[in-house]
Amino acid sequence: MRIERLELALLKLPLVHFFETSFSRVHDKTFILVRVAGDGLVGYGECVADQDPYYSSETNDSAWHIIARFIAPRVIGHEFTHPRDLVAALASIRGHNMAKAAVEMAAWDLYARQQGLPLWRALGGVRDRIASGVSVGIQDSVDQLLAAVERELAAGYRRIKIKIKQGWDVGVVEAVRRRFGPVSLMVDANGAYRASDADHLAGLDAFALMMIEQPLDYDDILDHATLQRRLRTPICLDESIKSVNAAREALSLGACRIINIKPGRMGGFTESIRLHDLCAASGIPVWHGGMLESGIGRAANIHLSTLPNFTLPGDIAASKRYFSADLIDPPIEVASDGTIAVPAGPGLGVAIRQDRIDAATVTREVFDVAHA
Ligand code: OSB
Ligand code: MG
Repeated sequence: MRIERLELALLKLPLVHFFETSFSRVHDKTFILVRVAGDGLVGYGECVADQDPYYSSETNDSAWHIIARFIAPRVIGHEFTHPRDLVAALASIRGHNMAKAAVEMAAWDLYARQQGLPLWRALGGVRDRIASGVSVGIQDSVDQLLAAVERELAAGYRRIKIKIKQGWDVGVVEAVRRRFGPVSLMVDANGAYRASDADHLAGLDAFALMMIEQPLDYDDILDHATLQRRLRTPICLDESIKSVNAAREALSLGACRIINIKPGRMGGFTESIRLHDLCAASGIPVWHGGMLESGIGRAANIHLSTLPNFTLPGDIAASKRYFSADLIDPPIEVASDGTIAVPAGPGLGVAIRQDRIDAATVTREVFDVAHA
């Protein structure tokens, strides 16, 4: 495959409801959409970097800079036999996984379309429906949270994740359990706690949570290992796992019992598959995380979730939870049994609404062979 042209667009979409984590509250989703073209076909990759360096050190501006200045010249006009070959082509660029992933995932979409295969087949998936869970952000009141959880359970979602932070944790979980009983429930702290909060976090053990996601700092694998020995609740790492090497370290230290896979955080599908395989070989279940993606990035997540060791419901929910008009038609929908059908056409298998992309676009830049 040969990528002749790469386009970047910065898009801004309003969220139907604000989304609050321990690190910020956002009202819109602003992200880079990558489109690659070659041999008469196109492929799309959604970059999961944000406006601010709060979830990770990358931002839209840093990703744009790295793609324009370092990734595009290494990709455009080069011959690749397989999208996994982009990993080696980009290996001299340290970090910037979200920037790399956006281009690598676009190359996978292009490759799958060239092969006439749905992306999940190209990735090595084994199922045509995936189990869906929801991530419920921090609300202004416990009553509002309970109303949100009630709505999501009624919609059929297979597990509920609640965002927590200091002052919005044990009491909130207790309220949810009291109201809804033994539903599949987990929490995500996005690194809000310190090692010295271990006794407080052990208070969550009373609520039979499926897991606690990323309780401690994003780069702190060692203290997660200590905390995991103290907790009955399994720890799941998200922010800490930006490479297969980090996962090897976490697993060998016992820092977690579950891993969340986000291809943007890992630098693309190829590295995500390596992580998936490592976890499978180590008896560690994985699930697919979410970054409030548009339907384009969400479709990519659905395809990756078809690999065999994705045995827990992912943070991949219906389009309408996020956007009133998604960038794909039809939008992603969740059946009453809490599953999502994997798009069946070639590549991502979703129809792109170019009119909605155009309406949401703030800036664009095109790179082609002449620029490489
Ligand atoms: O930690 O999983 C996270 C959203 C933005 C940044 C980080 C996270 C999240 C979510 C939302 O939890 C998942 C979704 O896309 O619904
Ligand atoms: Mg998380």
